[in-house]
Parts: sequence; C-alpha cells; structure tokens
Amino acid sequence: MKRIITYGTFDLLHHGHINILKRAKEMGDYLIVGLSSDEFNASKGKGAYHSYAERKMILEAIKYVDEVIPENTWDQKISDIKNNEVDIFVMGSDWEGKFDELTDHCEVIYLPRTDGISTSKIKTDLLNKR
Ligand code: C2G
Repeated sequence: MKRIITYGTFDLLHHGHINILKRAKEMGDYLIVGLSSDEFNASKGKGAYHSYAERKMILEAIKYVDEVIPENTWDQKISDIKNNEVDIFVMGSDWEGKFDELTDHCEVIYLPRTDGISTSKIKTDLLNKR
C-alpha cells in the first residue's frame, strides 16, 4: 500500500489540477492533499477566491483524492510525511528542485505541469472579456 502526498491551493479548480491529482494517485493507493489554508495563502501573497472550507469540499469530491489535510507552513512537510507514513511526495514541475531535501524521508517526484492553464490565467482572461 503506497501513500502519496501533494500540496497546493487548488483555487478555481481546472483540468491542470485534475491532471496532477490523477497522475499522483496513479503512483500509489492513497492520495493525501495538503491544502493551503487561507492564512498560509495570504503569506504566499496569493488570495484564493474560494475559502479553505470550500476548496476542501471540492477536493474531497474528486475520486483521486482520499484525504485533505491543512497546509499551514512551509516546513510542516517532514512531519506530515512521517505522521502519514508517506512513500512518495509529488509536485508540479514549477516546483522542480525546491523540495529535494525531502528525499531523506520519501521519494520526491516532480510531474510536468499542464500547459496553457492556471488559476491566474482564468482570472485575467475573465477580466479581459468584459
Ligand atoms: N499544476 C499543474 N498544471 C497547471 C497548474 C497547476 O500541474 N497548469 C499543479 C502545480 O504544479 C501544483 C498543483 O497543481 O503541483 C497545485 O497548484 P497551485 O494550487 O497553484 O499550488 P501552489 O500555490 O503552487 O502551492 O507547499 C507548496 C504549495 O502550497 C504549492
């Protein structure tokens, strides 16, 4: 039984998010998502349209996602990996190399991002349509 973890904000959910969740789940049996809290997003300089509770509800309805836990800090990853007995840490390639220190605790895999879509692109495209 392989346990996978990935992290993110997952605001204004789109097919790029679904692609990474699907591919992450295919690497094992149980997928945990560390979902950025509203406070943590603010500290990343990112405001989410949907609240944490809304983003959590949406993620929990996706068939690839088994569990959602809060992400409150940058440095909780090692304890999350230990506490949840995680085998593989997965992130999109925009984070390539950024979490390599986790290789002491589990396998670290960066998957290619889906081209042409992002939460910020949705926001600017909608603004430009007016
Ligand atoms: N993603 C993707 N393709 C896209 C857009 C996003 O594969 N077109 C991936 C990202 O690479 C990331 C995940 O979807 O792995 C979630 O993306 P965001 O919600 O933008 O998450 P982010 O703010 O990067 O949070 O500790 C790390 C974080 O909290 C990362």
